Amino acid sequence: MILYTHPASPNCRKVDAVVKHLGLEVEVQIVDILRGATRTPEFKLINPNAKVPVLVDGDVTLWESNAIAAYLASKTESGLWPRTNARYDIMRWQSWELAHFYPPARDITAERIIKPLRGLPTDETVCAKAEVDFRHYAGILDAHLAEHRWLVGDGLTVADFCVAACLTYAVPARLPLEDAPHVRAWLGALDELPAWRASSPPPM
Ligand SMILES: N[C@@H](CCC(=O)N[C@@H](CS)C(=O)NCC(=O)O)C(=O)O
Repeated sequence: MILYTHPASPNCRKVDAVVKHLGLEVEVQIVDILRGATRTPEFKLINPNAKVPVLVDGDVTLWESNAIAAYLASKTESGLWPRTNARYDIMRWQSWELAHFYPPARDITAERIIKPLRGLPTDETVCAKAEVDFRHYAGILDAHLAEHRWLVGDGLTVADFCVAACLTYAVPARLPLEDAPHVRAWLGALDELPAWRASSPPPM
């Protein structure tokens, strides 16, 4: 299996965490997203969206991090992607992440982390607008985690990796989590997992 990825990408982190947690063997190809390496004609043959991660496994070429995380987790009998109806609950959280939680987290992270790296000024009006949505959805996550240790069922699943990846830059991007104590506790529990810690991006 070949995994096209980048160590600083929250979406790639979801997949990397599954690979490390399950000890899967993949050949890692780092794609230099900061220099536009996803936009070449060759790369667009494997992902026309020009994004990482992408997994190539024989005849299967898969893009979209949530699908790749589930695909890789299904390679073993681990509880990360259980063979029960819990899968639909996992998909619910993955969909919620993509549609609602990731966009404001991404916008704030882009303004406060990515733009300064590129020598561009942060627009705090963009952050203030995104923070309204972020707080709203963080509240929904917090209420769920007040009642549950993990997002789905009694154990870790890919849902935890897929939702928590949005919060990879929570501290440096100052994502507003002060009213979300259960989210902070859940992130602390994830940080106890060697695979999750090892999937953390290197300091920039
Ligand atoms: N929905 C996609 C998003 C992938 C994505 O946005 N990847 C970013 C890195 S986090 C990327 O490749 N950016 C490079 C670019 O846009 O040129 C997924 O979950 O895989």
